[in-house]
Amino acid sequence: MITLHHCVSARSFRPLWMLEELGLAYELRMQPFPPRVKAREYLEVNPLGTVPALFDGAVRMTESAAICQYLAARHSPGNLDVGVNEPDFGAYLNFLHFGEATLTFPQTLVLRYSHFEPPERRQPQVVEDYARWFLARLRTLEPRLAAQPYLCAQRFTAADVSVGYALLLAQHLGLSGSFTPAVQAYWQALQRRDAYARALRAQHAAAEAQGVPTLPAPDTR
Ligand SMILES: N[C@@H](CCC(=O)N[C@@H](CS)C(=O)NCC(=O)O)C(=O)O
Repeated sequence: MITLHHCVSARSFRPLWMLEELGLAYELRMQPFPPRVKAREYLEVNPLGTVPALFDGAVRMTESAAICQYLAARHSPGNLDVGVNEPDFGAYLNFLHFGEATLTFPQTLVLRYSHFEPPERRQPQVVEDYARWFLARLRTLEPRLAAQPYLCAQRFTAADVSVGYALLLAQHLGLSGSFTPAVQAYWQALQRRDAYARALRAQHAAAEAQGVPTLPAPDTR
């Protein structure tokens, strides 16, 4: 059985969404955010203290985009995965990693300096600059999504989960009102997926059942 360590709305939502898309059995272990402060024992699971951490037999993984790639390749070849011989293999890998490496990075600065730092350490200029930087990085998606419903291979893939999570985080940060039209339409369509809705419900049900707060406490350095 696959075990996923997750904090509500954190990057570990990517693998959770994938597990629901794939219909796999899994155990969801909720952690308060940030685990390295609020659940010190989690450092034995992942010494970095970050989520996700996914265990599948002897496999242990802690990078959200890599986990999406792993689950797609192992459990859904030719569907949520894009094969090496398909023309969009390169585009698939590019968008899968673009979601985390290029989009989520500026968002974490917005999150930190608008929500997680104590009031005296908040940095409105950093928040404004990195919010603008994040939105500018969506520019590369607009023409593509104006021409096709998904990022690559003419079907929903793990790359859409990776980028879709960045759009979800943008919504939490109050930035989704600035999405350009095709990105906005894509984001609305992603939210209509049954597996996306199931993943949202699963994290809230598990948090409640395990007594984990659904909102991160402020000042969690
Ligand atoms: N590149 C990693 C980043 C993992 C990461 O930083 N996760 C955040 C949650 S969104 C975390 O656990 N932060 C808590 C901390 O840094 O202590 C991934 O994509 O999984």
